[in-house]
Amino acid sequence: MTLTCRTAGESHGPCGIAFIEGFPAGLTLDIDFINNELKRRQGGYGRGGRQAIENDEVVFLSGVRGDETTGAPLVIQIENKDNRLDDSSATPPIHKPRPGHADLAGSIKWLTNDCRNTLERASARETAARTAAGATARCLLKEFDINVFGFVRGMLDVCAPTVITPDNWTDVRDARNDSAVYCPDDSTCKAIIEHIKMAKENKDTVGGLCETHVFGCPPGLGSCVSWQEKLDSKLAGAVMGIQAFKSVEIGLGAACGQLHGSRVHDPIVFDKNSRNKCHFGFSRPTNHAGGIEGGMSNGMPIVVSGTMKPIATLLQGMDSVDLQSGESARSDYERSDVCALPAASVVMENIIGFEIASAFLDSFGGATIDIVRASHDMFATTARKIIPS
Ligand code: EPS
Repeated sequence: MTLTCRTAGESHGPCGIAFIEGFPAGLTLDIDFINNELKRRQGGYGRGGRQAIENDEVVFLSGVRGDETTGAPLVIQIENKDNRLDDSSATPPIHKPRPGHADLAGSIKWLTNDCRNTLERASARETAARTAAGATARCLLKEFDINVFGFVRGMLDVCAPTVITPDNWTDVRDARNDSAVYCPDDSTCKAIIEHIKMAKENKDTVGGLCETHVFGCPPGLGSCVSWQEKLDSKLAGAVMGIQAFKSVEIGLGAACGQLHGSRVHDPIVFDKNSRNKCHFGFSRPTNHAGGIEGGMSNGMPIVVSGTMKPIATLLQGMDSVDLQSGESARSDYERSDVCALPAASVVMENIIGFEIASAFLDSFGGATIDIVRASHDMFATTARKIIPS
């Protein structure tokens, strides 16, 4: 069974829920790791007042006994302390849709002039549930030394020059963890903070660029056989499914269109002394493909970047229309963030972790973690036998 996740819950309802199917039995979950990812998602310079109210932590309602998975569906609950949806005075109707938010399209879709139901579900609060699901899936990846690392690359006119490799990423992670905006480069971090301060002063918002790297993926995850199974297609869909993301790129991404093939494709080198690495000795001096060729992982690090647009809730408002009167009006203001880019980098890291775990189980899945391990080990042993010695 393919590993899948669905979520439920409103921003100001009682809780967020993630429902995960296809997770093998017998894996001890690192609950502290999962909760720490939730804590990171709540953080980052630029957040609004909501995060001071919440203290996001997972409760496993199903599929876990002790800390060990049972093979049954996993149901994760994250409580909303700011639970006030049934009090209409605390969550009043919204009639002046915010440009850039789901408000207008949702109100027309559900045949109402009150945007409240739409915005409650469309809210990025939902990403708490998906982050928890992704962090849970990453507990499985860690068993196979597959690590996922995400950070903020840039904003407006600044872009961190940091080069990330399988050898330095843990140091870069330390630098990211010390940064108020989850950006490992000190001067870029300072410039981003200034941009956020300025946006706040101007009653404006700001987005930016996030990046995620996956280290240790065996070759062959995903498929070239069916487009639905292509790893890049799944990763791109998942990233575009994060609230406010407007673009996703893998490896060189859009820049491929400006270069000849000889400059784009990564030469293949074989070194039998590194046959024990995840790429079985077939490394590449460059990684323009971002670790994916033909819809499959190729053993190099997987590199995905995503662009988040500025949050749609502006303190200054924007030109809009009152859905009750049809007259022009400034858009409504709801408490929000000036910038949630650092949080989005955590969401992206974890949803990519989820998709990689899903593709991993498509290749090596089984009812229990021991069966998954045996299947993976047999693949690795056989692969080493068929490659040149
Ligand atoms: C968010 C919770 C929300 C928003 C934000 C993300 O809480 P509230 O609406 O109560 O302030 O801060 O959501 C949005 C930016 C959005 O457009 O919906 C969270 O927990 O991440």
